[in-house]
Amino acid sequence: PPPLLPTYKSAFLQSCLSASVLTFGTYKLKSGRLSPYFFNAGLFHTGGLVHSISTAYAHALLTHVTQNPTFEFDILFGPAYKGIPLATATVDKLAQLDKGRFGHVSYSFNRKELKDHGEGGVIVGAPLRNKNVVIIDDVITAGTAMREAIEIIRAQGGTLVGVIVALDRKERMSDDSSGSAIGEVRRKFDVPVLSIIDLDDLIGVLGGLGDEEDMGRLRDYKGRYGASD
Ligand code: OMP
Repeated sequence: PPPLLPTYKSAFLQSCLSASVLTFGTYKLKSGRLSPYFFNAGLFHTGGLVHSISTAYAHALLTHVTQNPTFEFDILFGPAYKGIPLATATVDKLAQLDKGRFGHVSYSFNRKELKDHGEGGVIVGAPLRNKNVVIIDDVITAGTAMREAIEIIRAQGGTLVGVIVALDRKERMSDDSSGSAIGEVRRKFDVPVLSIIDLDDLIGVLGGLGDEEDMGRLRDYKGRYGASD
């Protein structure tokens, strides 16, 4: 049997399946690949589901901080638009879990359009200058969205100290590279990239549910597009 998942991971996977955030079929990705599964974080829009996803992000961060006590961050940066509710809900959940340690953590996000009146600026929420910033996002496949977020943080004078995503698809960036987009971020910026769940967790859970057909299709996909790191 696959190794037991921590409770926060299996609870999150259960909500993804019951809310059809995770679905199985044939889906064309931004990269053009045909995937046997799709993760649509935009469907986490009820209060109960926001609670479920923010709890899972907060537990993944707390687990990392517990294992790496020197890891500190001031800001969760949620790239517009999908990252905005994720960052906001997760800072709330972190403060609830441990107010002393996380009560000071801010949310922050970028505007998609430049604002030239009022307070102006590209950033809403905490200014990034001289702050330790963690990016929070839904899913990384080829890393295009992530590179944009990293560039905003650099331009605003913040320091990237980590990334957290809900799902790590563990795919190679392109046909002629064996590494993943997440692996590239780890190597290039020397920061941890955390995820609540990844493709292997998903394959394990399908196995546990006895869903041999979908599990087989995910395994084949991994064989074809899986990254080496
Ligand atoms: P990259 O910018 O290539 O890393 O792709 C990330 C984006 O792909 C996400 O922000 C989504 O718009 C989309 N996506 C999903 O939402 N879920 C998936 O399971 C797969 C993708 C995708 O197209 O790769």
